[in-house]
Amino acid sequence: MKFETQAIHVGEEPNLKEGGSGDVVVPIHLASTFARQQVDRPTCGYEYSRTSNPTRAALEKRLAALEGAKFGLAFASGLAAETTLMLSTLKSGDVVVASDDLYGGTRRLLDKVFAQNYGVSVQYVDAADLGQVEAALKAKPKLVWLETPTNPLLKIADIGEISRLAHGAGSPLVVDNTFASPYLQQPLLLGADAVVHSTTKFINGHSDSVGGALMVSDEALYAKLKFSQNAAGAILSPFDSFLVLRGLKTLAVRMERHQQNAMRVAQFLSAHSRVRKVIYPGLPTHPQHELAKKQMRGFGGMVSFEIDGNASDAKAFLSRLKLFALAESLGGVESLAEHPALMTHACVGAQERTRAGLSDSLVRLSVGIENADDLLEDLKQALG
Ligand code: P1T
Repeated sequence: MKFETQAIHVGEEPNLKEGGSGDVVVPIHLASTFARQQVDRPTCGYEYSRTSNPTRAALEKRLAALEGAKFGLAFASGLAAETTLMLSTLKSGDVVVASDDLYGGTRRLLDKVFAQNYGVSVQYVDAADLGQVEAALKAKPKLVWLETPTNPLLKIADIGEISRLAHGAGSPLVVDNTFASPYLQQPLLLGADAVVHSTTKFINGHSDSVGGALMVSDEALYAKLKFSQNAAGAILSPFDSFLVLRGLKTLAVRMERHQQNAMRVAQFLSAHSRVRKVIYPGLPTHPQHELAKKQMRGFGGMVSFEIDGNASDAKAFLSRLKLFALAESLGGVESLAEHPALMTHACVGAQERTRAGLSDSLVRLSVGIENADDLLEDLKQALG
């Protein structure tokens, strides 16, 4: 089955057996617990909804299929998924090698929770530079953690090459695939060992659910993650599971429109006199444009740019936007704009931001699926 078909059908096959009702949409199973006829025989394998729930199970099956994984797990947020993966794989004294440009909350989790409280050390590298990755691997990290494209600088890392290098050092590779979505990039098929998602973003696509996911194919790793999902309990609710199942049905068509619009926005900004620099993997000027072409099916819906001015100019621009909402988050059908240094990445700290190349004049756009002419009109009036 092709991606678009899987996104609609996997996990929601109607039950046409005797006693089944044939729903074409999986019901929202709200039950916290499931009755059984005998102590040692749970009905259809379900015991208690934290451990497993039929609506969440349908979503987990679909998420796995879309990433080309054997197993999927759904969580209460992207960070809950990340926490569960880190809890399952790290112990005191371990090293993590991570991209220097990561979602601020992921850096906060690594630095302020796992490093500060649990004795894990984190080494940040520019993962677009394979030499830096190779040097850091000498520390034999217990995890190599990538975002590609990164948040918010949209740097692209070579998943195939880094997985080869990481495996050579005995380290598993984790890829946060939130910005690309599985429609544009399938890291497990390029060699990664685990994929992380904030399903809050493109996967759900409608800015009405916070959730996260892990996808893996290794059975032993899955058993650890499944154990921790139940033991720590940060599961996705049945209602959110339904919303994400529904959102996923249009992922392919949404991503096509997101990236068409993003390209129009990137080209418009590139030609504007008040804009210093535009970052979009689809522009030939992007330093990893060729790698993005090779590794991804398209260039995605995120565009970052530096306004020709300082932080107050960026703030003034953002406050003048009418159609783009000034808000954190991304990947919904509606366009959003934000100031990473003061919003999503404020917790990273000024020095670290400067080191990673994240300036105070940077603006990040999540380009929605509205009519592109309306989006350009809004950018034009705000820049003007
Ligand atoms: O917000 P949550 O569902 O917990 O997801 C965290 C997360 C993980 N990974 C990436 C790449 C992310 O971008 C995020 C969340 N990001 C934002 C809220 C943001 O505006 O960038």
